[in-house]
Formats: sequence, structure tokens, C-alpha cells
Amino acid sequence: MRSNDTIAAIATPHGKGGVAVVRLSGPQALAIALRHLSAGTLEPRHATYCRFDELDDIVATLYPAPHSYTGDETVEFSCHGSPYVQQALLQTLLDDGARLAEAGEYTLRAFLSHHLDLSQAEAVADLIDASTPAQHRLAISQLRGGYAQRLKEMRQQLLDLTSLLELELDFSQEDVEFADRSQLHTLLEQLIAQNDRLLTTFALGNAMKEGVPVAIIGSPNVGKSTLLNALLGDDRAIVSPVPGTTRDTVEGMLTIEGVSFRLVDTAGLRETDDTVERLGIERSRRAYDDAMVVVHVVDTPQDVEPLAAQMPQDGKRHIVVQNKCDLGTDSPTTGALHISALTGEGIDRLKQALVEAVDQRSLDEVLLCNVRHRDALLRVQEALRAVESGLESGVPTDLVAVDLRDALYHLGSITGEVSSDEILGNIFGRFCIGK
Ligand SMILES: Nc1nc2c(ncn2[C@@H]2O[C@H](COP(=O)(O)OP(=O)(O)OP(=O)(O)O)[C@@H](O)[C@H]2O)c(=O)[nH]1
Ligand SMILES: [Mg+2]
Repeated sequence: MRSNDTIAAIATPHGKGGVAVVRLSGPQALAIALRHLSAGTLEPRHATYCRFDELDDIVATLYPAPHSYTGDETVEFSCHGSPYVQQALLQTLLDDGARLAEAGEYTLRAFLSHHLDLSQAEAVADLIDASTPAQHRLAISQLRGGYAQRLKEMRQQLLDLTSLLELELDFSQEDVEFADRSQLHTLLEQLIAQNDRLLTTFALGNAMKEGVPVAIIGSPNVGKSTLLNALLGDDRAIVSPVPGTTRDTVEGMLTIEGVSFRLVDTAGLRETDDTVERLGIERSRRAYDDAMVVVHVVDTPQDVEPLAAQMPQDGKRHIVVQNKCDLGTDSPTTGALHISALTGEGIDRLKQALVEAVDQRSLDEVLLCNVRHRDALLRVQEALRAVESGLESGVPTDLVAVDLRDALYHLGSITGEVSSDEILGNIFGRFCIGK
């Protein structure tokens, strides 16, 4: 995977801008650059104002190896942001021996030269994708390493465990259980607990990244679609006085106080003989299952109490909303937020309730937010459980060691201690060119 090519790409977005940055990185970077710059030389990490051929007046900066992002010698050209200038500058570099960088190749090089581990490289992609403060916070904490640190600790514990067990293996001929089994058990239990704890943070981490899933649930005609539209400030879903209007789930993204929510309007729940409506109701149930927050909508005060009384204890946050309060027919009930999706009354209070339903404190903890990492940690969990039961049932130590190595392998796949071209291709292919 490691190549000695000198690569070049435009690092700034497509199109016209005040300034554009073209990056050149690899062993020939400085040599190529100096053939086109009016400056005789470039001082490391100093901005040098000079001419690039007859093309443009630019600022060039040299980052010598190994203290650059990629670890290779790198020159960055800040030119005027005309698409013509950017393209012509890039083409000059390509004509002079550089190769066009592939998507994510700069960050791939940073990984291969050990400037970033794999989880941090993925955080770079997340950071570029971040569009809310919560997504940004998540990506930065993964990049700066609270998360990588946690994985490193787990890896160290796993290595300790392995060496304890191997000690026992070394002495197995002498027919003694050499390793202190109780120490082994303690270490193992600690590891399993750590791993499980990290896994449980996935729901929140993923919700922060992809939007907190919110299901809007209720009987037909109570105003769920009207509510979705009111929250989004957009005519997203069809509204009509006919019960059973919404047949499919309808989604919309909403950011409140820096947290993004994925709102899902659903088909009204009722007994029905209509096949299509029944399929829609099945989807409503699925939306409920996937939700972190459930907004229950009713339109009569009598429905509030029975609903509030039998709220399921399913780990989800439930909010009861009594809609159509503009009709003035309802006496105020406790246990529900009174709103009118039609006039917008109470919508701000509902938004507040949504934000409060997300435990913001836990945002400062290390959160798992990457599906690939979650899959790996599930495999670690499986392997550790196998170790546990192997030790309990007196399976030969060398077989237990196989499961331990399995756990090490999957943990290492997260940070990239073990990786394959396929994994790397998958991860870095998602980047834009120039990163
Ligand atoms: N007066 C009043 N009418 C409302 C309010 N919200 C919704 N409605 C009306 O109630 C009717 C049903 O609204 P919808 O939003 O389609 O209801 P729904 O819950 O999505 O219904 P289904 O999709 O059939 O399950 C429409 O005629 C809306 O205009 C409200 O706050 N006040
Ligand atoms: Mg509807």
C-alpha cells in the first residue's frame, strides 16, 4: 500500500473561492515545487510569498519529512481560487512528475506513517462530515484520542492476560497450573466489563452522529404529520382529515441546540383490513423499536391518562403530547405537553423536551459511534466470553489462547494494528480527494 510516488491534489472544495490550496506530497515535492517557484528555496514551515511560473502569485509552505500530515515531504500552495488557476497549477505539477492523489490518500499515508491510528483517520472523515456541534464534538474527541486511549488500555490488558496464560502454557509439561488463576479471572472480568460498557455507548454515539431517532406515534388523525411539518417548518408529510392518510414512514432532520434529530412520522395505529395500511403500521412499529425518543400524540384529554399510566419501561424516553389545543375543547391535563401543531403553540416547549430527553452529560464520555468499530467490539465480546467459559470448563490452555488471540485481533482491527487492504480501501475510499 505504501508508495513512493509524489502525489498532488486540490485540497479545497470544487469551484471558485478567495483562495485555493493545492497539496504536493512525496519525496520529490520540494524539487518539483522549486522548479516553478520564483523563490530560490523554501524555509520549513514558513509562508513564502512568491510567483508560480507565469501563472499566479502564491504562498508556498514546506513541511519537511517526517513532520508533515502524511509524514512525507509536503509543499502546500495557496493560490488565487479561480478554477482555472487551481487546475493549471495542479496540471503543471502532474506534468512535472507528480501523480494525482486518490481519495483519502493523504490520510492513508498519515496512517501508514503512524501519525494517526485507523480510528483517528476515520475521525478525520467524520470531522469533515460534521455539520452540528455534537457531531463535531464526537469527531474531535475521537481524533484527539480519548477513545483511542481507551482502546489502547484495553489492548494492554488483553496483552497482559495473554502473557499470563502463556506463562501457564510454558510450564504445562510440568503439570502445574502456574498462572495465578484468580488474577487471570479478575483481569478477564475487568476486560469484559470495559468492553460491554463501551458497547452500550453505541446507541448514544450513533444517535449523535446520525441524528437521534425520534418516532412520532399515535392513533390515526391525531395530527402526527401536521406535527412533523410544524417541527420541521416544512410541508414534508401529507396532511388530511381522512384517518389513515400516512401509509409509509416519513422522515426529516432537525437540529435543536446543536443536536440533530431524525424525526419519523408514522402511520396511525389501528386495526385495519387494508393491506397497504397494515404494512404501514408494521413500519410504525419498527420506527418505534428503532427510536431513542418516542413522541406519543393524542388529541383528546381522556387519552392522556391511560397512556401515561402504562408507559413501557423500555429504556426509551417517552413524551406525551396532547395536540389540537387550539380547539379549546380540552381541559388541561397533567402528564402531557399541550400543543397545537396547526398554530404552532407549544412547539418550542416540545423542542425543549426533545433536547432534554438526550442525556447531554454523557456526551463528554468516550462514545462509540462507528459501526465498523461496534462490529469489531462485538467480536471481541464473543471471543472474551469464549475465553471465560473455556477457563471455567477446564478447556486446555492452548485452546483458550486461541480465543484470546481472536479478541486481540478484532480489537487491533479498530485502531489498525491489524488491517487488510480491503479494510483500508473501504475506509479511505470514503474520503474526498485532497484529504
Ligand atoms: N384544529 C387543529 N387541527 C389539527 C391540528 N393538528 C392537526 N389537525 C388536523 O387534523 C387532521 C389530521 O391531521 P394529520 O396530521 O393528517 O393527522 P395524522 O395523525 O398524521 O393522521 P394519519 O396519518 O391518518 O395517522 C387534519 O385535518 C389536520 O389539519 C391542530 O393542532 N389543531
Ligand atoms: Mg399522518
